[in-house]
Amino acid sequence: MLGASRVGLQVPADSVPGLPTQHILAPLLDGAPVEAWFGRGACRTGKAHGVSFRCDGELLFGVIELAEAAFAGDAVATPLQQAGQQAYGSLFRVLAEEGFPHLWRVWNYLGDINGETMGLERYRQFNIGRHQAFEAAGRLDMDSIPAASALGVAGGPLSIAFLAGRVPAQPVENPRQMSAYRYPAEYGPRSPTFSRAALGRLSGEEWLFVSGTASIVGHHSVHHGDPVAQTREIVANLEALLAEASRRTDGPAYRLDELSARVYVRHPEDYPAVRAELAGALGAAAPVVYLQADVCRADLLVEVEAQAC
Ligand code: 3EB
Repeated sequence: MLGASRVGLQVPADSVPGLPTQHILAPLLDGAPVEAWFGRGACRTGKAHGVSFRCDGELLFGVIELAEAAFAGDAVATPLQQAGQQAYGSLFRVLAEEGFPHLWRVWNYLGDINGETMGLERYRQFNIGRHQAFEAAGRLDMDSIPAASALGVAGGPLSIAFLAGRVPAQPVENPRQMSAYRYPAEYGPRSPTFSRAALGRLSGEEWLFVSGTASIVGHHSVHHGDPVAQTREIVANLEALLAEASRRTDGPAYRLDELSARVYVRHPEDYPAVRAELAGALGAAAPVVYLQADVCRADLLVEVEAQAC
C-alpha cells in the first residue's frame, strides 16, 4: 500500500505505523471511512522535511500535517499562511529529492476555513501561502498545476496529502468555469493553485482525478441557499469536465456513472436531498463517501470530488 486517508472526528490509535495516512477530521455521513492507495510491486517508505511518504516505481503518496500553533505569524503573514507556504515548500523538496517531480493530485484540509483573522478569510490566507510556494518552486505555469480539493474540517493541523508521479499528469480545465488560477482578486489576494482535473498515465492505465467541484459558473457562486440546485450545477460541471477529459483520453469517453466520489456537505441536514440528486447522476450503486465539511466559499453548500481509476 502507498497510503490511506481516513474520515472521522477522532484520530484512531491504531494507525498503521509507517503508512502515510491523512486524517480527515470530519463527521462521516455515509460510505467507507477509509480510502487506500495501492502501489504495484515493491514499495518504499520515507520521511523527510516533515513529509511522510511511500512510493512504488511510478507514484509517490505523501502526507504532511503542520500545526498552525508552530508558526508565530507576523505583520504580513498569518500562521496559516506560513504553514501553507512551508507545507508546500517541504512537499516540493521531497518531490525533487525522491525523483517524483510532478504533482498530480492534492487534498488540503484545514480548520475553520471560512473564519476570518487579520481581516482576511482563512482560505484566502492559505491561498497566499500555497501560491508563494508554487511561485518559489517555479511551478506556477498551468501545465504543472495539480488537481486539488480544499475543505474546512473540525480542527486539527493543516493536513495535506498528495500523489506525485515521475511523469506529468495532464491538467484539464472546465469550459463552464474560469480556471481557478485566474480568479479575479475579489476572491483573495492570490489565486488558488489547482486545475479542474488531471489525467495521469501509469504503465497501461489512465487515472482521472476530478478536483473538488462546486456550484460555480464562470467565477460566480450560483444558487445561493439551495443545496439541490447547487448539486445539479455540480453535475453539469462534472459533465463538462468529463467531456473535456474525454477529448484527451487514450481510452473510451469518461462517464459520470463510472466515477467514485467524495461529497462534502456543509449542513448535514442537506445530505438526504444532495444524495438523492447525485444518485440520479452517478448511479445508486456508485462508491460515494459523504462527509460534513465546509466548502471554501461561505455561499457554497456542496462540493464533489471524483476519480475514475
Ligand atoms: C472552486 O472551484 C471551489 O483551493 O485547492 C475546489 C477545489 C475549490 C480545490 C483549492 C478549491 C480548491 O473554487 C473550491
